Amino acid sequence: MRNAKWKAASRAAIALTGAGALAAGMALVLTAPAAAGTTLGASAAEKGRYFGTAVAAGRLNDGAYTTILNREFNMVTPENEMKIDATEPQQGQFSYGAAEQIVNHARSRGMNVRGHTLAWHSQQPGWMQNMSGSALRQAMLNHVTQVATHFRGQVVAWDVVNEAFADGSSGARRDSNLQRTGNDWIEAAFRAARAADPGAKLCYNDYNTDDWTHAKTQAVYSMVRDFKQRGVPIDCVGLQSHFNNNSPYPGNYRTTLSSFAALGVDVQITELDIEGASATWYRGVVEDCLAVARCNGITVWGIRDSDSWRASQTPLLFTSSGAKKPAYDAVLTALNNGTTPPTTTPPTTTPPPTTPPPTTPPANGGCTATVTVNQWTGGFVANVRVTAGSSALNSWTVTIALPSGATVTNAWSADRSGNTGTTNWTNVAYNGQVGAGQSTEFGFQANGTAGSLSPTCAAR
Ligand code: G2I
Repeated sequence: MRNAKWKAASRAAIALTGAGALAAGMALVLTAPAAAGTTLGASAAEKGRYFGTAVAAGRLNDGAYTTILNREFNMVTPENEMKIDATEPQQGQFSYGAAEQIVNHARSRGMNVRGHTLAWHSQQPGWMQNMSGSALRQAMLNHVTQVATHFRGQVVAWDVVNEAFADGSSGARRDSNLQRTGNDWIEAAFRAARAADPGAKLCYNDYNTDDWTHAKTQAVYSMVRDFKQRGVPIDCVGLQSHFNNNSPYPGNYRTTLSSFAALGVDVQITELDIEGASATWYRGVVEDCLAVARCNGITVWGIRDSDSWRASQTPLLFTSSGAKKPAYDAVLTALNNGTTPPTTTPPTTTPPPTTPPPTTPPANGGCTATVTVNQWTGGFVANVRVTAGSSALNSWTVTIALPSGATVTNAWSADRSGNTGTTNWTNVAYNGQVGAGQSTEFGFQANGTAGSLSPTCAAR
């Protein structure tokens, strides 16, 4: 459902650009809409995704910068202008000028806006840094409410809370004045944001959450699963994905994306940059996103290397003089080659719903299950895809025989009986109904070695 909304937004962006071009006499700076497949935004839109960039208001009068921005991107994140120190420099006095410059630039050209960020331990104005306890909690909630209300209808997704987990192996929350107001500060912020702008997607955003085996990734994952189970309004998870040699693009990135997605949230790559701009890594990131139906967009953290917060690492897709780098070509090619996975939008090559059912009905009464395993020494994660046959499912059970020595330690998006030997997995409330030919996913983590798993599926 929500993915369809993104697709609609992407199409609207294209349509708006086209309409703007028709009114060319009025829109002097508008470039002709690029044919799909020749720019990052148009190619992503063809796959039902967006391709965005961080934008600094101070660069909007740089013609070389805006030429690339307007040509290539269909999503914009203000790099600093919506942060707390920018929008509420004095308590109760709100300042939206720089943010509005970016929002207006983007929206008048058919680009959407991601809001960044409503609640964060960093870039707090002095008055907030000095607050604590219930006064700070109230001030934070007021900030969330005021800013999200101000931009209601103009921001398609908010990073409601940013970087609330600690680095390292603890899996703990990051200590901060906000954290010290009580562990429920994050969910309180999400509830305030939902009340202020019910139409925006509400995201939790963090860095070093790309490697599925890292404690921080697992901690964020557990929080999101808990929020979904308890009905805390969260719609998406943002992976910043600032990659370099110390924090490399992980081989299990796709598992991370699909595991979050299987919780029933969208996944967005929100601040991508890669030291040295490895074309191979950039391509891998794009391919991974396209392989996960609910990975609905990628944002790079700046346009040219000279615009980057770490310019000396030359991590972006354009040189400082605005030329396309090899990584740009790799990204564009990956976007154009990508197939849209069938979970929400069957590719045109799959039979339309009116096609007669296959002569061999799916085994086990109407569904099939496939599994992908990410094994490391001593443990593994299995992601299981349940696909309905020619009729819709109301509920399902998957049976998986685990080899001896394998023990399930945690699971998501399915109820299980047994954690060793023959395990049975049934849908939870929100993923039992699966349309004909459609899929849903669940997963689990286990100790031991997976070997080759052969799940079977039955409709109930
Ligand atoms: O640090 C990289 C990013 C990590 N994730 C959250 C993002 O919000 C963060 O963005 C960066 C901006 O790219 C920088 O531009 O956040 C930094 C601050 O945490 C930004 O740097 C600040 C400088 O520290 C300030 O001195 C400067 O006044 O940018 C400000 C505006 O240019």
